[in-house]
Amino acid sequence: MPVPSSSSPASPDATAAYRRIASIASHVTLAYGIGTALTSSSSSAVRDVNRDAWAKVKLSDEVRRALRRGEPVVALESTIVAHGMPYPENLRTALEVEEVIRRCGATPATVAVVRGEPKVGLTRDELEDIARLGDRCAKASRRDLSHACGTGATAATTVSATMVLARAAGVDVFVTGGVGGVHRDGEHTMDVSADLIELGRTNVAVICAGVKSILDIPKTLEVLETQGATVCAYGTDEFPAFFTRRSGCAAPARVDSPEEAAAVIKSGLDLNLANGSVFAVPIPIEHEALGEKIESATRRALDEVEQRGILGRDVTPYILKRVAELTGGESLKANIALVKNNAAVGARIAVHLARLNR
Ligand code: PSU
Ligand code: MN
Repeated sequence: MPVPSSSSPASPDATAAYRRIASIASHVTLAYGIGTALTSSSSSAVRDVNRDAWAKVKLSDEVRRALRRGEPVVALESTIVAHGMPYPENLRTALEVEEVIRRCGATPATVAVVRGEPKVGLTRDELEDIARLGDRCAKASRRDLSHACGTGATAATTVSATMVLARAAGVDVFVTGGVGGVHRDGEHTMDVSADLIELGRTNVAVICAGVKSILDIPKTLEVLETQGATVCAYGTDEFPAFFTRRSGCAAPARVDSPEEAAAVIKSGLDLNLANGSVFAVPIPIEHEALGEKIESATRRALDEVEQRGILGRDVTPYILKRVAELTGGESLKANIALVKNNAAVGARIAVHLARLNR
């Protein structure tokens, strides 16, 4: 089975912390199925297990117990908390999302690096620290994991880093708001989110509301195809665009129920595929009107970016801030609504997947 390019062994003089995370990152594609491997045996496939990675990621007691018993677990990212929403709405939303997942019968596992420790499942205090830190907290993609762990930093994990740690822990399903993508003009700037590359190399199912229209959605779908990531729209033929149900882009595939999504995920695991999957759930219809208002604010903000010559890493923060201003905070409300909706769908998918794995 293919091992990612980061698999070169840690040098003898590397710090213990560096070795710890290098081991996790390099064995991540070997780790899936570990939850079931430690509990019940899955009849249909022999899955490789990496016990080092399992041992090095710090699981909360609740998450460890659920995985041991083969119960459904849903990973959550922390960048959306630290960098995606202001305090205190971010903390309230993070706790509410965890509650939605519990009510739907699964165990939430929020992922972050806490003082150098890669954690799957945060305590309420750890979550609150990250929510309060906000953008004073580092934003860690796969690239940043070894540095954050090696230097004892506290870092919020993006979709890519959350996938790495979820896989190492044996968590198959991950819920978030939106994934990163190819930025407009990305063919020149090379600004392509690490999330897309991760989706090609780490087998975790990401339940989201598609990608924001501040990105180039057709090019994002092209890169996902090149990476071999499974992409399904949920209950629709069209790939959704975060604040709106429609993007004008046909989704490569469609599923219509949690059972169907779980069966797709199970097939990918049984086939030992390295790649992950995206299940793109459109924003609930009752928040769509809001969505169109946000779309027009986005178009205006993009025009302003061009007129003012704003470039590179300053583009996204500018647009997000302007959209929030132009909609009088309504973009935040829609964002919270769609994340909770994704949490309910993702938890139901995880429940069905746990049944299939029994
Ligand atoms: N898209 C959103 N909200 C977010 C993000 C993306 O609608 O909070 C975050 C996620 O953590 C995602 C990251 O993984 O931004 C992508 O960042 P970049 O474009 O720098 O790869
Ligand atoms: Mn980027």
